[in-house]
Amino acid sequence: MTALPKKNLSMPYDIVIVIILVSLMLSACGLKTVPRPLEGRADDADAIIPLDIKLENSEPKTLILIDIQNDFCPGGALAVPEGDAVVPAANRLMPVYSHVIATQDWHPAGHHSFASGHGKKPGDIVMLGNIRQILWPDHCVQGTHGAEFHPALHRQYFTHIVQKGINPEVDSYSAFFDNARLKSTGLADYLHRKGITHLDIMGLATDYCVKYSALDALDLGFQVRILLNGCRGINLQPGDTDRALSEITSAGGLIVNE
Ligand code: VGL
Ligand code: ZN
Repeated sequence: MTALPKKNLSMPYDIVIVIILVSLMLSACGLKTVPRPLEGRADDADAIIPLDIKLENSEPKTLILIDIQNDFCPGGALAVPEGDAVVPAANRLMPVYSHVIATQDWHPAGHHSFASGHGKKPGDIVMLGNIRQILWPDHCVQGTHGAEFHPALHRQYFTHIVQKGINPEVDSYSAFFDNARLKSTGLADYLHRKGITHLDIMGLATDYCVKYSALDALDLGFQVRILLNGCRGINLQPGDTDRALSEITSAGGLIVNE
C-alpha cells in the first residue's frame, strides 16, 4: 500500500506570501481604496484626510480655484478673514494639476445682491424672485480692481476661467449654476467634454461659493475633495464654515489637507 502523500504544510505560507506580494504590487501601481466619505465634523482631526496627490489614480487631476479675487482678500470690499492665505496654497498646488479652473465673481454694477441698491445694510436679507438673498457690499464689479484675481496668484497655470454672477437679477454662488438654477455657467459641459470626473476645490469663501460649487458638483456626479487649508470662510454666523464642510461631507465630498 502506497503511503498517502505527506500534507504539504508550506502551502498556506505560499498563499500568504502571494497575497502580500500582490497587495504590494497593487499599492505600488497606485491602486488604492477610495476613502469612505466622512461624517465627522470638519474640525475633528479624524475627519480630515491628508492629501497625497502623488498617490492618486490616473484621472486627470483638476483643481478648481473659487473666487480668489481682490475683493475677497483683506482690504477688499467683501474681505474674507485671511482670504489671501489661500494664494500660496494655490500657487504650490497648481503645477501638480493638468487642469486648473479659476472662477471669478463677475457682477455688473448695481447687481441686485448689493445692499446699496435696496437702501439696506450688508447682511440684511431680501427676496429676489422667490430666492432668499443675503445682501452684500458692492463687490467684484466687472472690470474693477476688486474683481481681478489676487495679483500674487500664478495665473499662468489657469487652463480655463469661469465668470459667474453676471445676471443682475440673480446671484451665483456656485461655479455651475446661478442660485435660481435658471442658467448654467457651462462648467459641467466643459468638464464632461474633457472627461474630467474628479475635482479638487479650494478658495473663497468656504461657506458660500466653495460650498455651493461643491454641492452642485456632487449633485452632478463628480467626485469632490475640498482642500481645506486652501479655503477660508466668511462666518457671518459663527460656525458657518464648519456647517458648510459638514454639509459637503454629508453629500459625499471629502475634506483633505495638503
Ligand atoms: C461670494 C458672497 C457674494 C463668494 C460671492 O465668493 O463666496 N460670497 N459673492
Ligand atoms: Zn458676489
